[in-house]
Amino acid sequence: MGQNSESALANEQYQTINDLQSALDAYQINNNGNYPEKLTDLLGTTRDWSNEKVTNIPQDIVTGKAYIYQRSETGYTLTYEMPEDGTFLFAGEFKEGTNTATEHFISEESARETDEDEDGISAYDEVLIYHTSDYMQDSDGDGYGDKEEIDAGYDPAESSYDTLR
Ligand SMILES: [Ca+2]
Ligand SMILES: [Ca+2]
Repeated sequence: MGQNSESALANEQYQTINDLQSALDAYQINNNGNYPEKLTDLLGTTRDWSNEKVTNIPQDIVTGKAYIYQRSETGYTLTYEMPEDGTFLFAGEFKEGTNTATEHFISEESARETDEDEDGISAYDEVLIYHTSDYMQDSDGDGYGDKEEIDAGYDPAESSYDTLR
């Protein structure tokens, strides 16, 4: 397969996962914070950003098989494949091969390796552990970098009480 068709595949996979994520999001908002047990439960769900209802559950664009979806205690995981060489369009957003979408990330695998603001803390840790931004080295804007605050035992997401010396 040539690079063009692979990036077309990657692009379609991206759009499809994105759509499923917003449908999952809309579903849990309408169902007391609970995600569906299976993807087919999404049928009839109206996405927040449009008035369109979900009328069919797509299959994995790359493998042609059903997406692997699982509800978990903390949300959900949605596993899908990205084609070789198809990910260059989305540098830093996906990995080649198996990726896992969650309520926080379109690819958890990629988020673990991404450090957009180059402060030494991965996007994954910034969001799930520190509640900071991977686009700002000083997320709470108090003049001290996230990494610096974490290393010194301060909360990088809360500027009110912390003072570094
Ligand atoms: Ca970072
Ligand atoms: Ca700070």
